[in-house]
Amino acid sequence: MRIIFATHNKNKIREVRQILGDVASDIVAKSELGIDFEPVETGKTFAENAELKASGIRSYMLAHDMLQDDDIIMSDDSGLCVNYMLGMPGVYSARYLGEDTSYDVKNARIIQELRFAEGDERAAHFACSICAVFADGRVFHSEGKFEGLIAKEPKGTNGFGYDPILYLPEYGRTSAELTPEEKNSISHRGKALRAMRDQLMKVLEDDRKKGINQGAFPEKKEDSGLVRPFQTILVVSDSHHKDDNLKDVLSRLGMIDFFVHLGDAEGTEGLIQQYAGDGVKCFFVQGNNDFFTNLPRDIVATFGKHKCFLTHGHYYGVNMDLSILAEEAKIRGCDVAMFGHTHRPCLKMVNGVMCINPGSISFPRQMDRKPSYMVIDISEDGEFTYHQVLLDKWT
Ligand code: ITT
Repeated sequence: MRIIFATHNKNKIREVRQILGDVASDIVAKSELGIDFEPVETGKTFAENAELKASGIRSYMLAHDMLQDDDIIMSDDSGLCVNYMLGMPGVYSARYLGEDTSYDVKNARIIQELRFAEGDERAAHFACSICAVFADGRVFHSEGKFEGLIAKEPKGTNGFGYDPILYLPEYGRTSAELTPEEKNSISHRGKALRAMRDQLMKVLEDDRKKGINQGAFPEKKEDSGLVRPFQTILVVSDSHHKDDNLKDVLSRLGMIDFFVHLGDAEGTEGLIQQYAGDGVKCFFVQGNNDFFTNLPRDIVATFGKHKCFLTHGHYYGVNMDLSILAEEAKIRGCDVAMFGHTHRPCLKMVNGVMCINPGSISFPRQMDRKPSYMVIDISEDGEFTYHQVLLDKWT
């Protein structure tokens, strides 16, 4: 088993090897595998950012044929949260006052911000969130905290970043005055890593009992004699800021070439793009609940030999019938119209235009209330095969 840790920080890798050495024999930094992919940390929480990094690396490895069945991709996100500053710099710790600003300056500014704070008002903590993504797409999280007070002046030269200003009353020293061993034994990252180790040990043991070969991920279609289509489009709609089903589907499908979201993502487009992975071309249109966005109302895109009209559909009365939508698609020279809005799956030829609706991946409204999506396989000669898929659960 191999753990690929998504970091540039050599201290982190050393710590990970110390703590997770008994889970995996091989623990490598992503750079050691030549992975230069840099996920963008657009999350609002440490956990979101950790997952963005790990799932982004998994998608990259999948797309570059580097992923082994028993790989675990792991990442962490951490930072300093200062109560008096309402939790800032938090997820912005590395970017606080600018990425290139020295920590002498960042630390001095925080002390200055707290010049009127006394006693418990100076409470702060380092937080760390670890995320592990298995090759088969399962995702696990763990957390750790390291609490103290913001010092009145920086002290100590060990550690890095904000260590000189986190004062630990029970030690009478700042974090930068602890030895590395002392810090590792009580730090946020140490705690989160140990919690992750316990969780992984249990999951792997359960897998062994169930006879699951960890990481026997489903996208190895060649092994089962199936031939991978030339290209694949995943089409979804109406996720309305609830992306757990979509994340599962993306993980299970493995490699796709195009991703189409037909509106009402409600602000999670950036995250979805990250989940889809680096090499996937994504299309998003604006839904009636996508306020304050610059997303296009309609897109015309060619896949294989089909010209497709992508739209949410509320401007074309799709809740009533599909004739206006089909007419608009024809005017734009399209033979396929993809739409959402109704939260009901549909695959229907209307006046020579194939009208498809994947249904809602999060809030289905058809009779059986099963979340749904559509996969379109494109053959080498550009023909479409449609697969309407219902998730086997209700919402
Ligand atoms: P990678 O993203 O490559 O792993 P990084 O050092 O930027 O490396 P993080 O994003 O997790 O790691 O950390 C964000 C910032 O939070 C980091 O640059 C420090 O300023 C601060 N930080 C996190 N852990 C810390 C610690 O143990 N001691 C001091 N500062 C810490």
